[in-house]
Amino acid sequence: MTAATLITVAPTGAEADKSRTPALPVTLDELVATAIACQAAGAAVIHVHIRDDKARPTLDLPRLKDTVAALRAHTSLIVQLSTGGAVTDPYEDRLNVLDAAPDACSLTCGTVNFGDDVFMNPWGFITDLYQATQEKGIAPEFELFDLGHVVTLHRLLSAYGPPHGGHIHCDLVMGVPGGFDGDLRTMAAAIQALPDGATWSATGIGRTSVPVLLAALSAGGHLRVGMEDTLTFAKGRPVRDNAELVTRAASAATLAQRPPMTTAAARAFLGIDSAV
Ligand code: KMH
Ligand code: ZN
Repeated sequence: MTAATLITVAPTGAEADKSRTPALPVTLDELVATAIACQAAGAAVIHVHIRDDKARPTLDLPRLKDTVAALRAHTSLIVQLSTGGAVTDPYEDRLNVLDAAPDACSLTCGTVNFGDDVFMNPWGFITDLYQATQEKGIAPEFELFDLGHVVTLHRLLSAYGPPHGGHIHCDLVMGVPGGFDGDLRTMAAAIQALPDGATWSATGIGRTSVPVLLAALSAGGHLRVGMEDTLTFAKGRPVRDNAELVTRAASAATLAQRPPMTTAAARAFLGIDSAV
């Protein structure tokens, strides 16, 4: 079991509505302030979705480049850009995210029902994106929403070899209506199916957030938290900000005798070069 816990913050996502959730960071200034606070609270990775001037999700490349530069200027967090975007984003725009030259990116290993929508990730898109990460030297984090995605991950690694940096790190996204349930027996089934040597984080959407966090710590996994995944801190109590979710995760990790990983340790752990 790793001696420390990798904590990823996913502060914004593509789905939450700023008008209903004023604490959601959507401008670059809000995102940078959130990143600084979350690093101080124990995060080592930031999973980034950006918004346009009207707070709508966007994959605008100049904006993504500015975001990567600002996060690097103000934090030592590993910058992981989302290639999932919003369910409406075209594949080409999702591939072009890599041109913003982040440290890392998400790479979802299959299509999944996503509430009333469908999050599309056909095999051809997965392989194009994976090969682009290898060519551009970007570390993918394999996002797994369902057990079939683990099968696709094995197929991907067999066909195209190891990822940039050589380390396989996965994120189990649990509790999405259409994917994994956010419970212990589902987590157990998922982690026993992962490739040899892979490490993993888990995140529970909505009300599965805390049960998934506790199960992941007890099973030797790592954590992703943030307002992309949960907007309710406790029943009837909205999340105040992302930092309080990271603080809770860091406290639980410390209680589990696996305190938060520093950003430098996280770079070594994930096989990501030092900050440029
Ligand atoms: N917004 C979801 C449709 C990712 O960032 O790679 C996809 C998502 C996964 O959030
Ligand atoms: Zn995301």
